[in-house]
Amino acid sequence: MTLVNPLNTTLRTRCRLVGCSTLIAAMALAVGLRAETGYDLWLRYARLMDPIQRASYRQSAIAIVVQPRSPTSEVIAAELARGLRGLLGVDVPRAVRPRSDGTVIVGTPSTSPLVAALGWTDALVRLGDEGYVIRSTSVGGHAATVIASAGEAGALYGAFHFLRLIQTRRPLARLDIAERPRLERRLLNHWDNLDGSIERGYAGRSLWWPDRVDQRLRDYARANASIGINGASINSVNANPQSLTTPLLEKAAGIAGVLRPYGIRVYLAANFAAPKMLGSLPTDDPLDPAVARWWRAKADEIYRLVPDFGGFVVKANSEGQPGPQDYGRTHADGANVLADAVAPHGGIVLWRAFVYDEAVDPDRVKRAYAEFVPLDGRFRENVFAQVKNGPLDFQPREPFHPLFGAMPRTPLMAELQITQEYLGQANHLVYLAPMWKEVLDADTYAQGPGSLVAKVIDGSLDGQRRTGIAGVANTGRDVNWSGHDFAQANWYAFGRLAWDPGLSAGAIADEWIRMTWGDAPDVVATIRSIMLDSREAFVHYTMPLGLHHVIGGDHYAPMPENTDPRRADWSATYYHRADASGIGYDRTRRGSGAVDQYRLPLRELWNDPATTPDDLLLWFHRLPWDYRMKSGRTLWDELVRSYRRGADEAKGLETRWRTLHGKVDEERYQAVLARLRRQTEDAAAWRDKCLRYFQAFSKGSASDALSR
Ligand code: BDP
Repeated sequence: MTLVNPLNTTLRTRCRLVGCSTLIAAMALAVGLRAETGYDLWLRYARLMDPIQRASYRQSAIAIVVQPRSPTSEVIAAELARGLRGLLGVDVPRAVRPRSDGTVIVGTPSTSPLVAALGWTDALVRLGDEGYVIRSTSVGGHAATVIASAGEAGALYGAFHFLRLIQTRRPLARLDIAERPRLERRLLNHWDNLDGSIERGYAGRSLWWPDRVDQRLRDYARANASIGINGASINSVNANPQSLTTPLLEKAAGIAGVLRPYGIRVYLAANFAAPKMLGSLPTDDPLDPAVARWWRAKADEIYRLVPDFGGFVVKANSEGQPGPQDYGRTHADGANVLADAVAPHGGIVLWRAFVYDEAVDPDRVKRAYAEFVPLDGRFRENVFAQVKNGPLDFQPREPFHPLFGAMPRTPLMAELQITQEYLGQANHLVYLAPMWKEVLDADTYAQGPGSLVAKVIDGSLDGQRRTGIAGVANTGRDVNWSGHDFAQANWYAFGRLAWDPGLSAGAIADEWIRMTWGDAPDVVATIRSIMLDSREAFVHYTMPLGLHHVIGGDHYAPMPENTDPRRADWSATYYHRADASGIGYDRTRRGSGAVDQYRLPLRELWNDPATTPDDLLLWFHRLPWDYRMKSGRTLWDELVRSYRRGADEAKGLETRWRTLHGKVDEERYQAVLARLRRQTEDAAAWRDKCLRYFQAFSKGSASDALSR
């Protein structure tokens, strides 16, 4: 195993961004703030500045007792020691039993006699193997903090929670915390290719390709465990069939071995044509017995190498990928053959609903619903349909996907995108939690009011036992993991929402800021306001009033003129439909009828522009340029206002960031500033290009344009 120090490249990377002399001079100026690379993420464990506060925390952490000695308990002990050393500046010894007040005891009732003796077993079992309690109590006559779980993963999560309490300056006295994850499978989906590149990755090369298992992989696992992520699908959904060959399975087994002590299982994206391509079978027809045998043998081989393998992620009959429809079979037939192969081993299949066959409906956003709803109840019990948050494709704002609430007999795994493919990639600061919350808190009305998307995916709405959520990862080999230092917040927020979709975007931001940047009140308040305003600012300058997909092939820059010769629905013009008579996509009953994929009252509200929220107006309606908005202004005027507002807001993010100079470490300050400057310029470019383009159509009815 090669051990590579991931920090070797630190200065090189940063110098490219800001210029070395500026960097070094500035670093010297920022007295007391140690230069940081971002590598440590939210696990910096920066020393508490206040000695009184340090001493008071120290009283609750005199020694650590972690039993028994297993790979996970060693991880727990090492993390607690590391965290406490960083935060409190002392080495906290590991002990066998508490000898004085102030011991931290971690364990499970089945392996730790100290925890077993507390009589909490029934309560812990109710919280499950990943749930935990953190309680102030007395053990052997000494005051202690006990972190206990029915399972080792829960004990690990509890240990991270305990450290987070100190990182966010919460009191440790009289603790009585009980937690359990609301969703069972909390996965990252990595879109990594076998050549080491990452599809839609903006933070360097793959963490695991080419052959390299290094300290970074362990730090990746630590970061995930700290936010409760328990699965990683390690290859792109546009899966190379080679990913299932023995050498690559052996490699996957190596990765699984590193991730296992951290409670993380490996999953693989499977190519549906693997039987033909790897097994030389004449067909991939899922109903052919030889094909079923091939998948069973492949699953057996995988489980021999990776006994806790999670399962397969499959993109089939989508964007040119092979699938069961190539043989006249359904998505259910396809999913079930793989599901039967992994079922004896406890595996699952995540069958993606990201399909948009042009033959199904002229309106792309209607196609997945049309194909999947009739299949409800026809999937094996270990199949999830994996559904993107919205019906198009990770746009900065979409209505929730109408499949949520429409397949009560199928577990639905929500798929969110952490990597910012359509949200400024690694250049723009966009905190995604508010966008994800909008979807999780959206009411599907599937069983009357209150049928939130969050309740669909946590199983409570339809009594699903299997639950989960997947996030398309934004990690790579860049020193700071995510390209933009603030993109780390999206990784963090995804994990926290996967654990508890009820958390607020603000509360998550708060935690992340304190752990990642510091806890000075003005630092926290300024960064919080930047983060919470950033998504709406991005929407204002890229998709005002629900206009969507105004981009070209790079999915980054404005390209309203884009007409893709390969497919109409890869074009911008297909979505905005601007001409002299108006703009927008008519999805009302008079148009494509997409509104009817939603329940009452949404289908009625969204069928009428007067009752459609302004921010989805042009998603559902095609309207004349002089359409009178709720504000009294014309549609064109509102469009102009939004583009201008967005560009101003982007500039405002930069201005606010500048007030932090000297208050956060210089290195990350400059790195973020360089990107915010670019964001300001890009936002202005969005405004100018789009307004110029649309004005060519709106003229005559526009009372106000670029000249103002
Ligand atoms: C789109 C991406 C493409 C992915 C596809 C998917 O542009 O790279 O392969 O989603 O989710 O957003 O399969």
